[in-house]
Order: sequence, then C-alpha cells, then structure tokens
Amino acid sequence: MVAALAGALAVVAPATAAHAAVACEVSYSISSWPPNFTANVQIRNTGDETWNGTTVGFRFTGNQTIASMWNHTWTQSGQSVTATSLPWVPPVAPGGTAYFGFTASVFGPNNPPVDWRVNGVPCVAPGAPAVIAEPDLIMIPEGTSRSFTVRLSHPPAQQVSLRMSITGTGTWASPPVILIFTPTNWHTPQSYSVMSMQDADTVDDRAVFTLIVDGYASDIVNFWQVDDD
Ligand SMILES: [Ca+2]
Ligand SMILES: [Ca+2]
Repeated sequence: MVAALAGALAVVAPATAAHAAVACEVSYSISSWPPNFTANVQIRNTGDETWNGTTVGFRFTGNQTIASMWNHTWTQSGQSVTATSLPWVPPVAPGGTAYFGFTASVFGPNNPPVDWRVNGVPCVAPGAPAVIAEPDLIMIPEGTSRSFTVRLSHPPAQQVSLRMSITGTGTWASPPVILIFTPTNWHTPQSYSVMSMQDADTVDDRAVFTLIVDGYASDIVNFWQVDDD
C-alpha cells in the first residue's frame, strides 16, 4: 500500500511556535472595452487569522498594464503585481472578504492572473479540490487525546492517501494508520486521533498538522496543549 502517516510517536522538536493559518480563495472578474478593462478582485479569508492589512501578490500571463487601482496601492514589475491595502481598509476576519479592483490595458489574450498570494501565502480558486479537516483548532489537555476529521471536497479519480506533516513543539502521539480516500468514500469524514504526551515542562506546546493529498489544496489543524504541570 503506502507509507504510514506518522510513527506511533511523533516527537516534535522545539522550534517555532505554531501560528494561525492564512488561507484564501480568489474570485476575479473583468469588464472589457479593448484594449482597456476593469477588474474586480474578491479574496475570501478562509483561514483562521484576521488580516490586518493585506499584501496581495499575483502574476499576469499577458502584457496587462495596470493604470489605476482602488482600495489598494500597487507596484507592477513586468507581469508581477503587488497590491497593498490602504490604511483605511478594515481588517478582514475569517470568513470575510477583501475587495479591490483596477483598470488596466492589454494587447492580446486577457486571461486571469495566476499565483495569487495573500501576505505571502498561496490562494486557491473557488471550488478547487481541497482537503477539508475539522476543526481548525483543538485545545488538548496534556496527557489526553483529541480527534479531528478529514474528508475531500471532490472525488478522486482513483484511490488516494493522506500524508501529514507536523511542526511545532512538544511530544505528540498518533496511531500508525493510513487514511485512504476512494471515489466512493471521499466525502465521508474520517477520524484521526492525536495524543498530547505528558511532558516535564510547564509550557503549553503547540503543533500544526498539515493534511496533504496530491492534487488537492492542503488543510491544517492546530493543536494547543494545555500543560498540567
Ligand atoms: Ca507538562
Ligand atoms: Ca508542555
């Protein structure tokens, strides 16, 4: 079959503390009167961190040249654009949407920009295949177990397996099982348990489990240990 998800015991070296996740979903539409066009951009905050200001990066695939922008200021270098929210633009809470737009000109094809990023993190197109893990954040008393569930947004063409990467601090145990998604069970949530091992320190450790399936946008689950020492 395939490699196990994680060993029976995942020891996470003290490194950077876990952080909230930035995730985003872009909708892009244009009104065109060649060679000019107006573009409207909506970026939904699908992560669990409020955006206090957004720096949006994207890349044109043609010779588009921006002439003006609203809600954000911009710099354009060749096909690469960086748009930064103006100071009066309100924060965007999880589930909220950032809006901006621009006027531009183009000669030749006018396909949507690619490589969208918010504050350095790649975005996905709405409706793109994604791993869906819930909940996003789990408070876990030291020495106990908690579970999250994983499913897929779209059916795979054939059986796929879930991979997992773990970053953060502390000692975490998880069963050596493999979660498999098939063209029939892809939308059924599968449970995965994680144990926060007893440790000698008094620090509330944090770990981020990143759930990965090839061809799907990854999702994450944050574990916040509640230390009992
Ligand atoms: Ca402890
Ligand atoms: Ca601890």
